[in-house]
Amino acid sequence: EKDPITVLVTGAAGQIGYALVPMIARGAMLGLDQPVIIHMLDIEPAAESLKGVKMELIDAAFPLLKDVVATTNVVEACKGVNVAVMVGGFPRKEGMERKDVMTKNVSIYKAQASALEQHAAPDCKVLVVANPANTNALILKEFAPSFPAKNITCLTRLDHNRALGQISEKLNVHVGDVKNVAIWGNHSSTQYPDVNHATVKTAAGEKPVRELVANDQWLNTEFITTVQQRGAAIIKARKLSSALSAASSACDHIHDWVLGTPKGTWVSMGVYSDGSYGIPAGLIYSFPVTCEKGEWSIVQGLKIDEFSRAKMDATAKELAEEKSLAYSCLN
Ligand code: NAX
Repeated sequence: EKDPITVLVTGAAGQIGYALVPMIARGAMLGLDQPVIIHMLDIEPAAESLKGVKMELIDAAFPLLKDVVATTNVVEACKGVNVAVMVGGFPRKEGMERKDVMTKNVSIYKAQASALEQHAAPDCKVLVVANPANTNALILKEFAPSFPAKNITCLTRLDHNRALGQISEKLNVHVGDVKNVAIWGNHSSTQYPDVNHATVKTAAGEKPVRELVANDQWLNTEFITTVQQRGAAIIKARKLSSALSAASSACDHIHDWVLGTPKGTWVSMGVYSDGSYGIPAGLIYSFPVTCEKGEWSIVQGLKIDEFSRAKMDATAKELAEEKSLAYSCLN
């Protein structure tokens, strides 16, 4: 049997946490043959509820789950973790702007960065889910300087999966036959869901989505806004933000990062920009990436038309503004 991998979930008593921990314990994140130890962190007001989640994990008798720690102590939570999924934070509620929650989250991510740097495994892979996800990840990177920048990422896989879902619904094809959409930029309404390189597996081989949809008008307007606004649409319908889809996408993100993307397929991840595609270095920006042997690389050489360029730059601009706002919140 393999040695267990220790996974930290912060905000584990929250609604994404509640959906996520059983998925991890069932092997959806790290593989069906990979034992796991789950560390769950939340804050004092949620301590009782967190205990209840631990009781349920015990009651579910997951064969892969070797141990569970439920704690409100950041140091205990971070000790020896190999994968950290940062879901804890101050969530956006209906009608609330992302920017309102910046100050609270900046201070949380600064403190947790130090705890992770001091107590996690040095090669710990970090996924930030909590909003503003890209900027929280950037703060975490800045305050955990000994971590390789490559190990700090944020979740845009949910947006990527939403884009696959919309194409699949439109064409009435199975979502598993659609691939290589890309999410560029911020996990916010300025993100750019790009279908220019996406394809669908058909009986006659792989066909470009642009050819099959044959309705550029829909692809250039409604498709984009539907993906951008999907989070708000879920809040409107559920009176709660996305949870099961967020948890599932977080598993996909770590799964593909650790175990690799299938040949010829890319996924979207928020990663530290190296200047690819003219996106300023020093931002955590969502790019199409492939993963191999535990490392992601940005897909290179995609043709970017004028329409895409403008959208990619607009979301980069928003991230640069969020970055300065975050820095001003630090003082
Ligand atoms: P909940 O409010 O249900 O859960 C958040 C949990 O975090 C709570 O239990 C809270 O006590 C805990 N928490 C607060 N401060 C903490 C701290 N300092 N340390 C540890 N835990 C702390 O929110 P939920 O719906 O689970 O959403 C969690 C986060 O994910 C939110 O920030 C939300 O905006 C973000 N999302 C990000 C998505 C993405 O694709 N990147 C999509 C879904 C989601 O909206």
